[in-house]
Amino acid sequence: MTSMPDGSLARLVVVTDPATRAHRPGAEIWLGVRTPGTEVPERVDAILDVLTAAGAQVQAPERDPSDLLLRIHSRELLDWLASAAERWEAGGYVEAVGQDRVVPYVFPTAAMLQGLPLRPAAATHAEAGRFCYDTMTLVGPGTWEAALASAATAATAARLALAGRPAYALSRPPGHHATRDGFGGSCYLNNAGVAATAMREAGLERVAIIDIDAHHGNGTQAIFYDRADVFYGSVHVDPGRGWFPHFMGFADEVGSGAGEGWNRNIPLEPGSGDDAFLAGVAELCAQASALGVQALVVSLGVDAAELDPESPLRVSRGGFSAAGRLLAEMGLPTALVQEGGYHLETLGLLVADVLGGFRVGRVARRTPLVRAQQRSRLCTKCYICAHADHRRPRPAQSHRDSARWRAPRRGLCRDVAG
Ligand code: SP5
Ligand code: ZN
Repeated sequence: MTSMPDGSLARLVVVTDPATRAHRPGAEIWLGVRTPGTEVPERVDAILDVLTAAGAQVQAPERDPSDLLLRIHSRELLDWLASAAERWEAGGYVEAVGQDRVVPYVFPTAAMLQGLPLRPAAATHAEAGRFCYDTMTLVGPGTWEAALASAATAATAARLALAGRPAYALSRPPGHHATRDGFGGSCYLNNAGVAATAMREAGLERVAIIDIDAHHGNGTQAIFYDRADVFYGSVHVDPGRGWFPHFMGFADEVGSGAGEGWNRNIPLEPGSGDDAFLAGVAELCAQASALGVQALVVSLGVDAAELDPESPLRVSRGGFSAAGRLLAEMGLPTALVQEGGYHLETLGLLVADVLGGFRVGRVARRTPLVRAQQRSRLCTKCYICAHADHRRPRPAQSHRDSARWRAPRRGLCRDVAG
């Protein structure tokens, strides 16, 4: 089931740009210690090698993401990211300090500001902490070029998806930890947010971002938290059990104001495998469908894999393939955007497993029998199973116009529990 025969991804478009390799962070400063870091340019080749061997078509980005970036990020962040490496070099930090990458050292947190407004700092090394919220996400000479190219792959994948071609953006560096005016977690620009914004700008009223990366996409969540047009749903290792991003990604974060019910977090116990992961993915798909979304962005991280060094989840190759099928069964125009995944030996295979599963799901959906089953697949008790007693004829319709609808708070029904 999980082997990847030649040509199995033949209809898939992979959007990739050599410039995504230009970001060479060189290290991560973790707990004050310089470590090699796992978000390396070799990830691009690890993925591309497998996808091209499986017959995927490769194309360059063809959509400038600048206007989309301004919709989801502050101009201050974009200007700073675009010029930080140059100013670091001009500031003499390379010779005087011996540090060739931009690294923050002081963070103007709420605990420091105590209610005073955040001002720009005069020193370049202090200004870094105004935007970067951790010590692991270094900026160097090629970082902006790569981040921009990465966002362009996502914008292009969204355009292709809306034109009827499911597309995969080989976006690197990843994006889902980047907020409106901050960055961290190896992310600089929010690529999934760019793709979702491209879909909204193209005229779709409601879109979903489903995030299967092992970590909670706190940046994507924050960007869309109060909005009732972009659903964000994530399945990830429980931050409450000590995992990045530590401070958000909890189940009670359901969106605010008009966006209530448009955010969904499904935290998993460390050590969780296929069953919990897939139940989570299915639940996210069902909630997005119930909200009547018209297109889908997948934040496709594969660091939930058993061998990945950055997460304690234990999802198998078959699990990733099944996740791809579930996502395809939503039957929506879909852009898949790369996020994390750090085990270089299996990274490409894992991505190909999701994409191969997605392809299988698309083909299955075209048969009338499966379509008929899907029309009745939602259950009012748990939003996952197709139990007849729980069936509701048109859940998407019934929720779509209801401003009062909230995320289901109950657990799984008896048909899928345990
Ligand atoms: C996009 C994405 O997956 N970002 C993940 C960021 C989480 N990084 C947390 C890093 C914690 C330190 N890692 C040390 C690994 C040693 N095994
Ligand atoms: Zn991750």
